[in-house]
Amino acid sequence: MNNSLPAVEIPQPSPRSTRPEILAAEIIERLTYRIGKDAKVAKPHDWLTAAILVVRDRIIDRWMDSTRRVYEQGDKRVYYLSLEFLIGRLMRDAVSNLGLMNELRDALASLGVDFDVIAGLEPDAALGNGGLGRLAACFMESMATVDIPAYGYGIRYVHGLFRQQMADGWQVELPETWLAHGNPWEFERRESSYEIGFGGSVETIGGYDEPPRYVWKPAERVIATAYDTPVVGWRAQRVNTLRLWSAQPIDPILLDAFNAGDHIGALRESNKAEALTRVLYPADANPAGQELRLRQEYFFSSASLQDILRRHLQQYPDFSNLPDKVAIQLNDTHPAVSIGEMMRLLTDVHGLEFDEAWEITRGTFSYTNHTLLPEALESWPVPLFERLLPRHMQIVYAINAKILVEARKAKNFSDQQIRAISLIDENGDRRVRMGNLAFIGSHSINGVSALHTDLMKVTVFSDLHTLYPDRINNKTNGITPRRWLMQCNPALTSLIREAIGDKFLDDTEALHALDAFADDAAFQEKFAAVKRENKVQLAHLVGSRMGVRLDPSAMFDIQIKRIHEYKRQLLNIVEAVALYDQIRSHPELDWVPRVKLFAGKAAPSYHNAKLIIKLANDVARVINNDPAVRGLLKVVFVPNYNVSLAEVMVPAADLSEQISTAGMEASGTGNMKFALNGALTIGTLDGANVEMRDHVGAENIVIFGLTAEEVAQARADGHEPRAIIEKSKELSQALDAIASGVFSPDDRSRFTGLIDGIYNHDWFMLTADFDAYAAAQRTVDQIWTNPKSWYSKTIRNTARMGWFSSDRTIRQYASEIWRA
Ligand code: B1H
Repeated sequence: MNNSLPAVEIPQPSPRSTRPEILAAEIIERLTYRIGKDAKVAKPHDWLTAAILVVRDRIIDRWMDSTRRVYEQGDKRVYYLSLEFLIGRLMRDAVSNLGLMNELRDALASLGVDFDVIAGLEPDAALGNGGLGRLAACFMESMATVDIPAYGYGIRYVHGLFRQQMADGWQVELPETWLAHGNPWEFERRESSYEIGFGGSVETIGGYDEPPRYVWKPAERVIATAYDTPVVGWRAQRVNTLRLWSAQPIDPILLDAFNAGDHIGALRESNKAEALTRVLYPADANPAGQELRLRQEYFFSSASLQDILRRHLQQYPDFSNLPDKVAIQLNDTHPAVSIGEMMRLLTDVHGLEFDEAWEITRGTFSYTNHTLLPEALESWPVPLFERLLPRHMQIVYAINAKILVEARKAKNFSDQQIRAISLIDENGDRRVRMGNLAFIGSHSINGVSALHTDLMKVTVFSDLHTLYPDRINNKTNGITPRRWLMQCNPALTSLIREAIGDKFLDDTEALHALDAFADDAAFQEKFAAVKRENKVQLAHLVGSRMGVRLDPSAMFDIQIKRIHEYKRQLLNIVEAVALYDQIRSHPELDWVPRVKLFAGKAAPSYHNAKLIIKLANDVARVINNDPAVRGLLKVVFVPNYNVSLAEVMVPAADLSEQISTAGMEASGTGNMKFALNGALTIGTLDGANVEMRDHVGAENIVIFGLTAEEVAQARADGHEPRAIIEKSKELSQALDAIASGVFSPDDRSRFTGLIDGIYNHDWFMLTADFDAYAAAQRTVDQIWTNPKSWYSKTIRNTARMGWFSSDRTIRQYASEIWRA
């Protein structure tokens, strides 16, 4: 690339006006000349696209300016590699961060268009499964906000996470088509294209009197093309880039085959290449293990690293300063093959020696672990890895040899320890352990909550932690307060501004000032009114989508997240059944009216998770149709949970369910969103709940159940669910009702197997925690019946959750890991 200044003076574009009448005129201009529509016949989608194009123009100057600044100042760049970015809609985020909300609303209104209506048409960019992908999206926004020069790298899936429909209470998966109307936010960058190889063989050159050189001759090649989306930080001080790769064939059509009449065969290459980036794997916290998934991982890793190294060489003569100028964060092990790819690029392509390349690699990479679930730790069969990535297999062996020798020599490791830290799992079929590769190739390995990080040191990574005791560190997750307070809860935001001023908009810790209002009757009343209005809005949504009427004066008790046995939606449902039973037996008591809301997707191959969805719907049908509990208990499973639905449900929650088996939820981030928006949490001492209790105060959160240590102990001692069930009348009645078909008269044995699992092993400790959970729910009822106490606690939650901003998390990454 030619970086010299052009000989002619290039005029700068004039800065874009933000006056409503100019915005309106530009919207009409885009509608006419870019979309080719007359305003008289334009459809709502056309207005949306036109409005986005006008907003986008207001981003570009700052985007270019941000890029230029890094270059001129020689700043370190941060690269966040993630197979998932669960972004949701961008319109409200961009407009709000640009400070254009009122102006754009007025501009559209002057054209007879309602901002909220067209904003509601924008599809969710659902390029992620759950918390891990949403965290990546929050981090992108926070990195722009705290002025860190950062790029997100991922895959531009044509189909994001499947759309969930209910058919007779069962989950049905339908393809998601977020690109159907085009994507006006993105810029295709044809000039940023790279070749990515797969398979083939490795040629060794030389090796007698000089070190051998290796040349990988891939059997297949595809092109990775970049699509850039600007990410606007709060107040638009900085705009960063999310760069997503799309796979294209080298030869779009094989003309020889086509001319010979083989019209389908002519497209084979093209189809194969495009299949690579067609769809997101819908597995949350358990890896897919398919060849296509490994191809996706390598495809986006290689494209990203080639891009990073090219950018570095544009600015610096060689790679000796790479760790000073580049930080690469691996979002879980999904991009861990990057470590092998960096070594290959530095040695085979750029001619560095192995040891020097290794120093640079380790100085550049850091790795975030997001789960300890053994089934979730990625590993690839050696034969598959070797066939797809023969050169990387050699590099993995070379790294392994180096590390194992070091471990034996320096630390006197036993054979057992050596087996534990090896990059190759030799138990059973041989597999490449991506967690160990990510750990060994990084200078920093972090967990996502204090508890999770402590557990990392004594479980999966205990021997690697002994070998490298200063590498594991904690970075407790956070959420962006822009999307998860200011945009999703404008009424609460206004109320807080009225009370404590605007400082919290730039520093969420300033929310602490709200503490002074927690017992103020007038403020409590306003806080309650905001909550009620948010509940009315959710009731509208549920009414219009599902035809179910909700009473906004009932307690809205919400559990929304992926359906997973360890998250224990089943515990919640069983408690609902027990409560149902109690209300029927004791209609004379003063029951607190409750609506239990659930939402979440199950991995399509996860049998029990899908059965739990069906159970929630079966239980809902029976309870909601029983006049004996009318007005007291309702159960609703809201279909197709996604970011946009969360933005409606979170502000409407009175009670937040965070009830995973202790030790199993690495952090959770939904827990933070609810508490920030003034919900009370009922939860176990798991993940970030532990730190939430520390921040909001033990009296303002309802904690129950076994601790992580007690869970481990109970499992080691031989947990006996049957004995526990027999001692608890409520529990045994509820389980037996479900198992015997009370809620599934059309198929009485539908849930027998599910409940048998609880009787026989109960790995997730539902029985051990049931009584404590039920008692905690009655404590919640008690608090609810005293509104003064309820709002005093929930206001304190909002006041004290500021620390859980992802701005804080990102500042910690920046100072302690990236040194950026
Ligand atoms: C989390 C995943 C995950 N942990 C494998 N692990 C995946 C693992 O497609 N896959 O193969 C996808 C996702 N996701 C979540 O990360 C944790 O369960 C949450 O507790 C945590 O809050 C979140 C963000 O750190």
